[in-house]
Amino acid sequence: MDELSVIHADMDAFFAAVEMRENPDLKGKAVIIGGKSLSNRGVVSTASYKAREFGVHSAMPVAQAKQLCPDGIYLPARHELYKEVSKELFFLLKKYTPLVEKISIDEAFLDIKGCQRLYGSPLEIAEKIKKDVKKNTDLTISIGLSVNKFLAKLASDFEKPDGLTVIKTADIKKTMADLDIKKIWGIGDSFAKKLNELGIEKVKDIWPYSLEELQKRFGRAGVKIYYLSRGIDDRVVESKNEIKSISHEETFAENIEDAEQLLAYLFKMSEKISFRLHSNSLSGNTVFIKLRYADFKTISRQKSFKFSLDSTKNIYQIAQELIKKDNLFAEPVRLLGIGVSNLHDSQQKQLNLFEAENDNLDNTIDDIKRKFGFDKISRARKLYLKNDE
Ligand code: TTP
Ligand code: MG
Repeated sequence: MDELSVIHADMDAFFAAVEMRENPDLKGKAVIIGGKSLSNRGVVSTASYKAREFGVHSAMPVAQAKQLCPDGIYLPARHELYKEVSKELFFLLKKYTPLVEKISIDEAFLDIKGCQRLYGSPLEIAEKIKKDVKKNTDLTISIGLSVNKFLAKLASDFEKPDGLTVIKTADIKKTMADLDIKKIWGIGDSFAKKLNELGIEKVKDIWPYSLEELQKRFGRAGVKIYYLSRGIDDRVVESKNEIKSISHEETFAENIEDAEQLLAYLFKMSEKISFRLHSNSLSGNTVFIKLRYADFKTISRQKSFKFSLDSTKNIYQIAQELIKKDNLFAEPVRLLGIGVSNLHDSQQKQLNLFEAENDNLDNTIDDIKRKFGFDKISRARKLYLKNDE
C-alpha cells in the first residue's frame, strides 16, 4: 500500500500549448482558446499560463476573458489536432505500462507496479515519461507520483506547469492539512458550501469528524471524504481502452411490423446503452443502428457527431432520425440493434463523484416526454414490454 506505484500525468494548458507549438510566435504570450467558432458568447476551453495571470480560466465566458485580458490572443479550438496529439501521448504512456487509465484528452493514471525492472525506480519512471513526452511532442506534462490515485492526482497539480511532485506516505498528513477542501477529488461548490456551514474549510477540519458522523450527515459522500481527507483511496487504475462500442440488439420472437412498438424497443435499448455508458464513464461520438428483416436482409446506418453523447434522449433521437430518413420500419423487422461507438472517457463523471446521485436518466425520460409528447412511447412500453423487467 505504501509503494509509490501510481502516476497521474496531465498535460499543461493542453489546447493552448499545442497551439503554441504549432506557432512558436505565440510562446510565452497570453493565449486563450475558445470553442470551435470562438464566439463571444462561448466559453474558454483553456488559457496559457501567461493568460491565467490575468485571471482567465477554463469555462469562463469568452466575453469576460476579453475584459480581463483584452490584449490576449484568442483562437478557436482545433479539436482534431488536439485529438491527434492526445493519441501520441497515450501511445507514449502505454510504453511504460499497459495499465493506463485515460481520464480525459490530456490526463491519465498509470499503475507502474511491476515496471521497475524495466524502467528504474518510480521517480526515474516519472522523469523518463516527462522527457519522453517533451522529446516526442515538444510539450510539457506535469506528473504526480504517489501511493494511490487520489494523492497522485493531487500531486500532479502542485507544481504545474512542467511539475513533478511525489507524495510519500509519511508526507500525507502535512501535505493535506491546510489544503482547501475543494482539493478533495469530487468536492464541488455545492458540497463545499455544506461543509463550510459546519466550519469545515480545510482538509484538516474534516479530521475530527468520525466516520459514522460524516456518513450520517452526507451518506456515501461522507464516507468518501472521511477516507480521502486522510489520503486513503483504494480505487485501482483501470484501463478501459478495450471497450470499442456499447450496443444492444434484440431478435424478436415474432417479426414486428408496428412502428410504434419498434420505437418502444428502440427507446428501451437507448436507455440500456445510456446506463452502460454512464456506468463505465464513457460517451461516444457515433450512434449506429442495425436492422434485420423477415427475409434476413440486414442493414445498418450510423451518424457521427463532433460532440460526444451518452444520454438516452440523444441516442434515441438520433436512432429515430436514422430510421425515419430511409423509412426503415416500412417492412416487418426481425432484429433491431442500436449502439454507440467512438468511445472515450467522459470527464464529467469524475467531476460528479460526490454530487448528489445524478438521476440523469429519469430526467432524460421526463425531458423527452415533455418535449416530444411521447405518451405513445410510454403506452407502447407498457403494452408491449410488460414482461421485461
Ligand atoms: P485540463 O487538463 O483541465 O486543463 P489544461 O491542460 O488546459 O491546463 P492544466 O495545465 O491546468 O492541466 O484540460 C485539458 C484540456 O481540455 C484543455 O486544454 C482544454 C479542454 N477543456 C475544455 O475544453 N473545457 C474545460 O472546462 C476544461 C477544464 C478543459
Ligand atoms: Mg491538462
